[in-house]
Amino acid sequence: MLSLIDSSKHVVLIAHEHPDVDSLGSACAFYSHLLRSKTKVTLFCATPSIDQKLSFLPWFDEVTDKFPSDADLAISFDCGSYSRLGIEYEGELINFDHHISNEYYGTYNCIDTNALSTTQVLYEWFVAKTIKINGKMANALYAGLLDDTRCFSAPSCTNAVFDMAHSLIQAGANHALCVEALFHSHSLASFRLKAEMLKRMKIVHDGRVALLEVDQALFASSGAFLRDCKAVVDEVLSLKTVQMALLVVELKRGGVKVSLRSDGVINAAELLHCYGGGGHRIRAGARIMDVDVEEIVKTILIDIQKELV
Ligand SMILES: [Mn+2]
Repeated sequence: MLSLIDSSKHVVLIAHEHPDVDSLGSACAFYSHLLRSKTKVTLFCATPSIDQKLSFLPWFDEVTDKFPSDADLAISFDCGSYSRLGIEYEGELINFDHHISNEYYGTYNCIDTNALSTTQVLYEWFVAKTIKINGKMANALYAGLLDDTRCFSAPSCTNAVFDMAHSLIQAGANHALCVEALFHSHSLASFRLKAEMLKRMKIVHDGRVALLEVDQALFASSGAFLRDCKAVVDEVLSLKTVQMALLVVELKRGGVKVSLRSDGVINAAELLHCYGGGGHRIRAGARIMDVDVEEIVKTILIDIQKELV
């Protein structure tokens, strides 16, 4: 894999569509690394306007949505499936990820489903290859870890995670900057959306499941975005009796986006597998086209009930 990277003339680093910090942070860290030895490296994301919240990441302004035609190697980060790349690319591909549902679509696949973030997979790869992590890389890797563990609140945070955080801070990661950008920079629109979502929330199956439904009218009245809904479904899982939180968002062009959160007892990724979804045990998602919202909510709630014992 190293020799493939060394011999390539134009490497393209791919963050998934509508990237989160883990995906784009991984790509930015690798970009920083490759810039030390290569002249032609491209930071690519198929989404033309990326959430400005991520602008604290190094090289954010270098990200382009134009895929270079002379690329001879692509490296994807945090993309569980080939379709997440958002482009058609036939050449050599290295796939760095931590999703249980990863489809191993690369020429080389660097997957660790026990890692809490793709930046953790990447960090361990850098350490194993004795590649020096500079300050920019450290900050990007740290940001991905911080976001995917929701500020280290994930119960699965292990010694390895805190050791990684410690080394990255020593290497120049800025904890205060990352926390400020990721957790303390909410928009008023997201607060308005959250208030309405919580008002409409339904608690079902003896208080063990929370259901949040968002339609297009709510986006229009609040001015908020899909990503703002996800923060609410994450938070709802912290309700004392709630084991699973289900978010169903009506999409503009038809169909729904489903996000499922689990306290870990039920495997969310497995539950959404039959709907073409994927993710992790505790967080999973699916895009389901051509369905009636009411029907799909009913069906998924029945699926969840079957798993609750
Ligand atoms: Mn991730």
